[in-house]
Amino acid sequence: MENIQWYPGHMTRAKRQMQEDLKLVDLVIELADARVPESSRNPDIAELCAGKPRILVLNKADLADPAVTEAYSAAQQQKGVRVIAANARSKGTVQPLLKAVSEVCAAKREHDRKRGILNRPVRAMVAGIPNVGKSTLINSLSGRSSAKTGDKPGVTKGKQWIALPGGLLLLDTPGILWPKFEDPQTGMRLAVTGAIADTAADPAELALWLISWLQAYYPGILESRYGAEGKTFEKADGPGRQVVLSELAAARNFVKKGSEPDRDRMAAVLLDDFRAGKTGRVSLERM
Ligand SMILES: Nc1nc2c(ncn2[C@@H]2O[C@H](COP(=O)(O)OP(=O)(O)OP(=O)(O)O)[C@@H](O)[C@H]2O)c(=O)[nH]1
Ligand SMILES: [Mg+2]
Repeated sequence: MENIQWYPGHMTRAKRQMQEDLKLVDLVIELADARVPESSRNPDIAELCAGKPRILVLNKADLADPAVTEAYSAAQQQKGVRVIAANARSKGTVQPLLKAVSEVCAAKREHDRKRGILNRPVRAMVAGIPNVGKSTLINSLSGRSSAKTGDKPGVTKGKQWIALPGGLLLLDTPGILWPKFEDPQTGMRLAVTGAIADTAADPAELALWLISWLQAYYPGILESRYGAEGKTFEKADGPGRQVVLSELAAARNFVKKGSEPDRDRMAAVLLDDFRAGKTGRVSLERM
C-alpha cells in the first residue's frame, strides 16, 4: 500500500498562521470527521491550543457509524474533552454548540465582569482538516451563507471573521493537514473521506482500501448496493484483489471499449458514493 504524504508549502504557512491567529481568540472549535475521528485530528492541535478552551465537534456524524461516534465521544469525554457530534448542514447543531461555547467561556465572562467589562464579544477559531465542514458549520451558526463551501478540500483559502448576532465572532480558517502521517492508514483514511485531493493518490488504490474495510466491518454492504441477488464479490485483501474492482464494474455495467470492465470509473463512483453516504453510515476506524 502506498504511503500518502501530502504537505505542500501552503500547509506550513497555514500552521504558522494558526499560531498567530490563536493569540486573537478565546476558544477553539476543533472539527474532526466523525467517520475517522482520530485520523482527522491534528496531533499538533493540543500543543498549539495549550491553555485555550476547546470544543471538539465530530462533524459529518450523519454519515458515520453511530456506534463508533458514541464510543469515540465517550472515550474523549473520559479524558475531559468536551465533545459534540454534529451535522454542520443541520439547524439542530446550532443550539448545542452555542450552549457549549457559552459554557466554556463562562470563566472568561466572570473574569471580565469582575473587571467591569460587559458584553465583550467572544472570539472563536474554527479549525480542522480540509473539507471537514468548517465553513458549512459557520454558515449554519450565522444563519446565512457568509463563508464559501464546497465538496472538495482547499475551498477556504484565507481566514475570514464572521460575526454572529449574539456577539460571537467566528474565525473561518483554511484546512490544515500535518507533515507526516505516522500511520500509513491515516493517509488512506483521509484520502478516502476526501480531506486530501484525489490527485494525490491513485483512486483504484483508495477504492480497494475502502472495499477491504467494508468487507471486514460492514459485510454485505457492497453486495446490497452494487451486487446482483446472491452474488458475493472477491475479497480486496485476498488473492482476488485484482478482480474485485472488475467484478463491481461489471455489476454496474461500467465497460470500456472492447467490453473490458472500467475499473477506474468504478473506483471513482465507489469513492463518490461513499463520500455522499450512499453506501450507508460507515466509519473507517474502530474503537
Ligand atoms: N453529510 C454532511 N456533509 C457535510 C457536513 N458538513 C459539511 N458537509 C459538506 O462537506 C463539504 C465541505 O464543507 P466545507 O464547509 O466547505 O468544508 P471546510 O472544512 O470549510 O473545507 P476547506 O475550506 O476546504 O478546509 C461540503 O460539500 C459540505 O456540504 C455534515 O455534517 N454532513
Ligand atoms: Mg472552508
